[in-house]
Amino acid sequence: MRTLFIIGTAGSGKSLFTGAYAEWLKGQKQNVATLNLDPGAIDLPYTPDIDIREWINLYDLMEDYHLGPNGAMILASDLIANEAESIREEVENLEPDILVVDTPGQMEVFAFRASGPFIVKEIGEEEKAIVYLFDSVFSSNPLNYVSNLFLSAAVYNRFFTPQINVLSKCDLIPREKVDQIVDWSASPLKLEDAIERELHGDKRLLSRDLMRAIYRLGLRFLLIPVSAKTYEGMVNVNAAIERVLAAGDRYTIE
Ligand SMILES: Nc1nc2c(ncn2[C@@H]2O[C@H](COP(=O)(O)OP(=O)(O)O)[C@@H](O)[C@H]2O)c(=O)[nH]1
Ligand SMILES: [Mg+2]
Repeated sequence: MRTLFIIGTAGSGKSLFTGAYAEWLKGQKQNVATLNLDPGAIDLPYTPDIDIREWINLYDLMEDYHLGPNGAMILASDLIANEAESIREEVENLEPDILVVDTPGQMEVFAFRASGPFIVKEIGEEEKAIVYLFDSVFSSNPLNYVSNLFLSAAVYNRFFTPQINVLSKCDLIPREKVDQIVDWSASPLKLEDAIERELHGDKRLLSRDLMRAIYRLGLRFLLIPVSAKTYEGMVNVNAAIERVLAAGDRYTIE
């Protein structure tokens, strides 16, 4: 079984991508299942085959423990780890070839707490990868782009799992802007140029030093533009996942 964990900042398009990619795979006659790990999801844009909400309900936790949504989310994310065994059993019953995992809305409760890496270890088998989403609209300027680069590197540092970086919602920005962001991702020099041109003062210095540090580590972030609305780029994302898994690549593709 191949397991893909979809990670990104809140609203970056994880849930829609999970549904769309699973549909696309079904169209390719693949035996795919979806797993929702967001206990706070209200209206998912797909029907998950396995759903953490069967075991953990954010709104019950808020009531039972007198917590606000953030406290309940942290408690819920810690409780997810206890359900790893039950989730595993359900996955084994379904026997999918590919499992697409939608993670909690706020990525820090999954990526930056103990339960995330534990779940990835428990549920993911040999062939697993993280798909990290860069929101197109958010990533349109060099400052936000570098912040996202940094978050993606932090996620990699947490999971040490092959990671594919995707530019989500590419239908929402003009084609030239998509090409420009992809250029930044392919060429550190082009990104530095944009930083020099568009940023000033401390923001310029910090962004430049951050991106240089990331590139010095040998991490690469070639972004693949995709739209979960129009399905544009889905074939390229799939090819990148295949390539990364086949090569047992240490990090992302170049
Ligand atoms: N136009 C467009 N909207 C998208 C796309 N992906 C997500 N969205 C919208 O962005 C919002 C957040 O998406 P969602 O999947 O819930 O993000 P999540 O919080 O990361 O799970 C929703 O209103 C989606 O309909 C996309 O590829 N294109
Ligand atoms: Mg979601």
